[in-house]
Amino acid sequence: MEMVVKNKRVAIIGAGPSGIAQLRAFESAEKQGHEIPELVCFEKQDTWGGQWNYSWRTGTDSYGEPVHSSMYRNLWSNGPKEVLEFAEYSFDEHFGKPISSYPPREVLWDYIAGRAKKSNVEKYIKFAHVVRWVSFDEATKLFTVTVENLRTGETSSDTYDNVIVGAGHFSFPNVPHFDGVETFPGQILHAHEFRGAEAVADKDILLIGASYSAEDIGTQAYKMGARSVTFSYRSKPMGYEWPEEMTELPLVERFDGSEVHFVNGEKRKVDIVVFCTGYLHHYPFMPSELTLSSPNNLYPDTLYRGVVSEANNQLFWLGAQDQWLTFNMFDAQAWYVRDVILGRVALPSKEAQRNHMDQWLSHFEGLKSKNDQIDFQCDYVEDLIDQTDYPSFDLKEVANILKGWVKSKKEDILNYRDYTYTSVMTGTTSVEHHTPWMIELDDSLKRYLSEPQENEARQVY
Ligand code: FAD
Ligand code: NA7
Repeated sequence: MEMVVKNKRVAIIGAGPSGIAQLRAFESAEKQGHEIPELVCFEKQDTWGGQWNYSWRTGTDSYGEPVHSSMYRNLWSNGPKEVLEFAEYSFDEHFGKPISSYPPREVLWDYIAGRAKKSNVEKYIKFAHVVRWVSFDEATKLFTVTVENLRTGETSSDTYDNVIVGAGHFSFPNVPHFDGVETFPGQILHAHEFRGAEAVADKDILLIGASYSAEDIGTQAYKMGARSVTFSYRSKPMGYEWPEEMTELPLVERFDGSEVHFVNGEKRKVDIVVFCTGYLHHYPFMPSELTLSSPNNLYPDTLYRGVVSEANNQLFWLGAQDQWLTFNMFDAQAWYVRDVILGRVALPSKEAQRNHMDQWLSHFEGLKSKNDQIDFQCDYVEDLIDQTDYPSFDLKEVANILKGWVKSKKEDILNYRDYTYTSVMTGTTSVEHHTPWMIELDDSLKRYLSEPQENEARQVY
C-alpha cells in the first residue's frame, strides 16, 4: 500500500549523476500516475553533472566555495562506457551512432545532461545553492535544511520529511604528511587540484598512491612527455607493464629538498609531486550523529542496502560506495530510495537491517581479488534492481566486461582505451575511435564526434 506522499517534502543534496538519478526516479513514478512528494534539489555549482562538470579552478570557486570537481583536461573515461550506461537512456539514443568504449569527459557530461534534459527534472534544481547544515527534530520527525543562495548571499531554512545526500565523496583530499616534505622546492599538489599534464613535459614527476588517480595521472604525464614517472605505493604496486620511463617504488620515507628517499633505500630527484592518496568521506553540512563516516570501500557500514542511514531511516545516501559501477548503480539506488519514500518498499526492523548489513559486510571482508569485488558490486546492484521497476539488465555480462577491462589493463596499460565492448542494453558494439588514445591530444566533444579524413589524425599529431 502506498503512503499519502503529496504533502511530503524531500530535499536532495547535489545534482551530479546521483542527484539527477533521484529526480529521474521520482519523475518516472509520476509519469506512471503515482503521486510524488514535493522535491527540491540543491546544487552548489552553476550547472549539473557533479564531477563531470569540469572546472579550471582549483581551491575555491567564484563563490568562495571549495571547488568540487577533481577532473582534469584530457580525462577520458577510465572504464568502458558499457558498464555505466543508463538502462533507460542508451548511448545509441543519445549520440545516434555507435561511439567508442572510452569517451572523454565532455562526451560523458553531454550524455548525463542529455538524459536530464529528456526528462523534466531541471525544474526541481536550485543551482548555486549550497547546503550549509542539516538537523533533525525528534519531536516533529522533520529535518531542517539550511541553504545559502550563493548568488544573493541569502540564507534560508526549510523543513523536510526526507533528505537524500548525493554530494559525492571524491572532493575532499586525503593528504598524509611525509617527513621533510616542507623542504621540497617544487610543486606539490593533490590529484584533486591536478588540471592537466602538459606542464610535466621533460620533468620528473612523483605520484604517491597506487590506485586510479596515480595510474591515470601517471599515464597522462607519460603521454605528455614527462622525462620520468615514479609511483610510490603503500600496500602493493599496481604491477602493470610500464614503459622504462615509468617505475613503481615502495613508500616515500622522507623528503630532503628535491631528493625523495624511499623505504627500500632508493632515492630520486623529482620536480613535481602529486598526492594520489584518495579522498575523505566529508560532509561539512552534517552533524556527527547523522553523518556517514567510512573509508572509501565497496560497502560503507551503517547504510542499509548501501543507501538507508542506520542512524535515521528518513535519511539516504547515494553513490557512497567505491565504484566499479557508476551511473546505473546510482539509478538502482535512487529507484530503491524512491520506493522506500513512496512506501512501496517496507523497511524491516532496525535489528533486521543490522543483520542484513552484517551479512553483506562479512561477504565484503572476504573478497580476495578484483574479480571478487566486481561480482560483489554487480550482485549488490542486481539485488536492488530486483526490488524496483528499474529496467533490469544483464549484470553478469556487465561483470564480464569489467573483468575484461581489468585484464586489458594488465595486457596494455597504455592502450587499453582502444579496446571495444558490446552494450548489454542495446547489443551495439562500440567502434574504434578514429585516433588511438595515446596520440589523441584533443579531448573535445567536437573532435571526438568528428570523422577525420583518412590519416588526418596522424598528420595532425
Ligand atoms: P558527484 O559527481 O561528485 O556530484 C555531487 C554533486 O553534489 C556536485 O555537483 C556538487 O557540487 C554537489 N554538492 C556537494 N556538496 C554540496 C552542498 N553542500 N550543497 C549543494 N550541492 C553540493 N566514474 C566513471 O564511471 N568513469 C570514470 O571514468 C570516472 N572517472 C573519475 C575521475 C575522477 C578524477 C573522479 C574524482 C571520479 C571519477 N569517476 C568516474 C567517479 C565519479 O565520481 C562518478 O562517475 C560520479 O560523478 C559520482 O556522481 P555523484 O552524483 O554521486 O557525485
Ligand atoms: P583511491 O582509489 O581511494 O586510492 C587511494 C590510494 O592512495 C590507494 O592506493 C592508497 O593506498 C593510497 N594512500 C592512501 N593513504 C596513503 C598514505 N598515507 N600513504 C601512501 N598512500 C596512501 O583514490 P583515487 O584518487 O585513486 O581514486 C578515487 C576516484 O577517483 C576513483 O573512483 C577514480 O575513478 C577517480 P592503499 O592501496 O590503500 O595502500
